[in-house]
Amino acid sequence: MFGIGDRLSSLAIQKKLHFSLLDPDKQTPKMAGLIADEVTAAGSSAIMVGGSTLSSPMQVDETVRAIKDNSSLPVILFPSGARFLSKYADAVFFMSLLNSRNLDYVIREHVKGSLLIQKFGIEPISMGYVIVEPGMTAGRVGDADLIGQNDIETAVGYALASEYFGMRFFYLEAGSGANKPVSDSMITGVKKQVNIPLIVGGGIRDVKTAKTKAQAGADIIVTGTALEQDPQAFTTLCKIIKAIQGR
Ligand code: 1GP
Repeated sequence: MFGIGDRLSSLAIQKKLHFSLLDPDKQTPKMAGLIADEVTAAGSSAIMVGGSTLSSPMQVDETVRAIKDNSSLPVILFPSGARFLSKYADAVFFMSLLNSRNLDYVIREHVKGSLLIQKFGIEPISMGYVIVEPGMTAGRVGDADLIGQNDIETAVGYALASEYFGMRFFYLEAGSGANKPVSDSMITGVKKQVNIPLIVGGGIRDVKTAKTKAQAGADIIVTGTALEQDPQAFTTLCKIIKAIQGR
């Protein structure tokens, strides 16, 4: 069956994509619905829902429902653990935090979550996920053995390992709110040697940075913070998507 993962990976071959990340901890479900409407109009290709500091599974459910009520985009969970899976989502990034020292984030949460994913009938999209310096909250909570900003060889190794495991996507994460996003040279190094779509996020808040990261080789740019509580957010997002797609 041709699923959301198939559709997004074939789309990513044709053009650069943008995914919006909404953290249920950062706004009310109602506000998440309003933002979802805007990111859809701006041309984002999917809405990811997740965060490292979530405490309430109900908040995830309500946020996903509000987004679904306001957007036709696929809603993909970006979970920090099995308890934050929502049956209202379309899909879930079945992501292993490959450079975590804590096996919960590498495989144990997945053992619990897989049963729920099957029960809920949401689509799992496998993804290798690594956290690069500075890593921010995701790095701390995920107990990541952070990849150094200049350690391109290690980043390429993780990306190739993801591809060889059969994972569909590879995500280079600098951490939400990072003052320094993943470097252009790391993005280019990974892109040159790996065939699965490359997702890059963390600290990308302006048009110039987004464009540079796309030109360096990112297939999909994720922004989270840039969508929050800023009256200019919609205009900025429209410009980011135009810039990465070279329109
Ligand atoms: C975090 O990469 C994402 O998982 C988004 O980061 O909030 O800095 O855009 P920002």
